[in-house]
Amino acid sequence: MRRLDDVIPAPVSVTPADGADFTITADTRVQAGPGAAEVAAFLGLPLSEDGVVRFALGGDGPDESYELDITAGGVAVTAPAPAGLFNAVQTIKQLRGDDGTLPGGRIADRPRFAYRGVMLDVARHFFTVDEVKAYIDAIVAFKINHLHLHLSDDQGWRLEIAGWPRLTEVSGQSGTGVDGEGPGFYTGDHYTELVRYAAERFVTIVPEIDMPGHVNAAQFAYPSLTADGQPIAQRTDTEVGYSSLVAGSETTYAFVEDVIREVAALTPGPFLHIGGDEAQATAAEDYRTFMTRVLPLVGKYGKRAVGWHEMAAVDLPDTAVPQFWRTEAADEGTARAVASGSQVIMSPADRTYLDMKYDPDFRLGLDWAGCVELDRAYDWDPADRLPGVPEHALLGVEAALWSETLRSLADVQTMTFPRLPAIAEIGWSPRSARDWQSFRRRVATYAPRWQEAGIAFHRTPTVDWV
Ligand code: TNX
Repeated sequence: MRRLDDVIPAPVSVTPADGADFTITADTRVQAGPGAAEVAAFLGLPLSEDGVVRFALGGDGPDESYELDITAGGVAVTAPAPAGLFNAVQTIKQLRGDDGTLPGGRIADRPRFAYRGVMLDVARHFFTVDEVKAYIDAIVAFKINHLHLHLSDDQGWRLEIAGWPRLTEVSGQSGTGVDGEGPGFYTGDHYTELVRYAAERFVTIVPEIDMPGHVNAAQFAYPSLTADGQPIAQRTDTEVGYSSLVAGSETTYAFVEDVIREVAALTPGPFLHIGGDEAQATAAEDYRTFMTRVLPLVGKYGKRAVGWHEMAAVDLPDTAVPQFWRTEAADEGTARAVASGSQVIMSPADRTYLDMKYDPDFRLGLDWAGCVELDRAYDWDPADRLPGVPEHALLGVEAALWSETLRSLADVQTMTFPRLPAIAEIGWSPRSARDWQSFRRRVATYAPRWQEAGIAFHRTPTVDWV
């Protein structure tokens, strides 16, 4: 049987009760109050009006909070909103032992940060709708609530855009991706289906179109977007920082506005990520010109701009969100953005980059930010990371998975697990509830569960796997 605190991320409050265990059997039914049935169904038990596992909306607190009471007679789940009930389902699934028994007691839980994300790079290597759905299924177990899709880069463009069909006809087809080995793209319908599937599981999709750099695929498809209007070569190597949209060209802004309008229209969530990283091929003055034109476009189409923290080189609207990704101990632009009212997403590469190798001999991944073993991913705090970026300035944390070296869903899962659960705990649990020894003991119990679910993971030697 599991212990009541065998949960990742660690809940805010756990009060075990002796002799109050409850066993879910083939006869166990769920009783769902008004508005609770759809979410309760994720537990996978039949509904019935006299069920003893009771789901109800009620109480107050943040939407994602919940209370869970396990007694010998049944289970009571209460949350102010469906998102909280869904989180409770995840906790129950984690607590359920092989024989169906749930340990007795009470859990009251709520997130530390509103934004707990993971980024998947579908540009360097494309992943299909079904693969992304499988990924969503695996991440929601850890209460991750945002999936950021890196939809465009030098090696490929992965979302169909009306009016600019060659983006995907040319740069989403065979021959695209790193070494030409990651072809594919989402039609508008594919993307809409992903958004719907994610939303059903309380995950918000954050689409990224990376600009003004990382645009070789767009320029290969449309030479009118280059500086001299001449065709350029396709690139499928892993160099960065060589391509740029032209800041002084109206064609650029016509293109960018069409893309932002389309992506915004397809995306119900509040965020639209405009990249902005590694623009070494854009002069500093041009970068400012570009961002100053483009940031208001995101607002014009009703979205909050997220951008890699280089974006903070310009004065940001306070709704804009810089995402810190580097390894340096300080960043002036990000601190300045906070001083003028912005919130920040923390993704320091030396802690949260899931594409870094676990150890120097690891067969997948890169190592420019060093190796990221599980304890490195776990043992840090986002509120201590940057001067001028305290707790209240943090929207949350995000782990990023770049796909230069990844070729399959199994590769993606291997890099994600067990490191994403570490980042998920940083994003959800109070600092006081976090402890490396406790985490490594809890995560050890996932080996058989991931195995059974067909989810690949890395058996890091830092954990005594069950
Ligand atoms: C840096 S992180 C990049 C990406 C690469 C990644 C590889 C960031 C905003 N830019 O273009 O894929 O490193 O780790």
